[in-house]
Amino acid sequence: MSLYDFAKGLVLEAGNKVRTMMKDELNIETKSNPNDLVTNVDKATENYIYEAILRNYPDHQVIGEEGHGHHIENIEGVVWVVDPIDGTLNFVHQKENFAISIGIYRAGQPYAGFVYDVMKDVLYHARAGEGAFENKHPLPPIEDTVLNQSLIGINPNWVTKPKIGPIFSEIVNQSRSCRAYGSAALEIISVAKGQLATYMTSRLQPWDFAGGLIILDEVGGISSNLLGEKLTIARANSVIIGNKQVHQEILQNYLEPHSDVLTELHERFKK
Ligand code: 2AM
Ligand code: CA
Repeated sequence: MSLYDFAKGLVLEAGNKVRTMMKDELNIETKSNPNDLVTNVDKATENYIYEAILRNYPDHQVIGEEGHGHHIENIEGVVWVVDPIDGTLNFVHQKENFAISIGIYRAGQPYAGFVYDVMKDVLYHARAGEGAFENKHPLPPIEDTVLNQSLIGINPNWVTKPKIGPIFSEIVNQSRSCRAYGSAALEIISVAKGQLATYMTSRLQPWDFAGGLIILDEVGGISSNLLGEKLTIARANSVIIGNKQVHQEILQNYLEPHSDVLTELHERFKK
């Protein structure tokens, strides 16, 4: 079995387990703050994925949100970047609109991306260079748009922040309207499907974006941080993704003029 087929089977089986575990009462804990939640299901799902990978591929490395290594020794071999539940607040409060996200890298290069919308039972997947799929259906290339005729994705929590808020609110004002779905992986998929022209956020971890970006790349989407720099799976960063034209329009007209504020904000990612 190819690594791709193994990963695809694993993410579907992990989703099965999530749907089963959800029938029991959740055990919810807080992490860095009272709104940063983790449940027994996040942890059990990451464990399940981690153990299956290492049983079959003992030399692979895993970066997982819930404890299985946040840093890797080297990027030479195969690295899995796993978020067992992306959109934990949706998982807890809505029991839907969350995803399992997996990105696989080989020698530092993207190999495959998976974003599984667990409750809709829809798997988005891509092998680098071979196109992206929604279940069995190919996703077409995304089309260019201009900001004032675009729906954009941004979490309103960022728009209320003191320094970055005014920069984001100018972009929101110029757009047709904005949406917030609460799962970065599914928001990246919305851009890959052309439903949102762009998605931007002040802070994402590698496991939030690794799987989605490999899929986005296959339909011609562009990604960077808010300074226009390349994203890596080595650290957290700000993120702006979109169709080529709107990504460029926002960077040039709305972000570059504030590069002093943005550069200062990005110091936190270098530590
Ligand atoms: P999570 O549910 O896996 O924690 C919500 O807007 C999106 O941002 C979700 O994908 C969520 O991932 C992610 N997220 C929430 N808080 C975050 C933080 N402090 N840093 C990075 N990503 C975060
Ligand atoms: Ca998570």
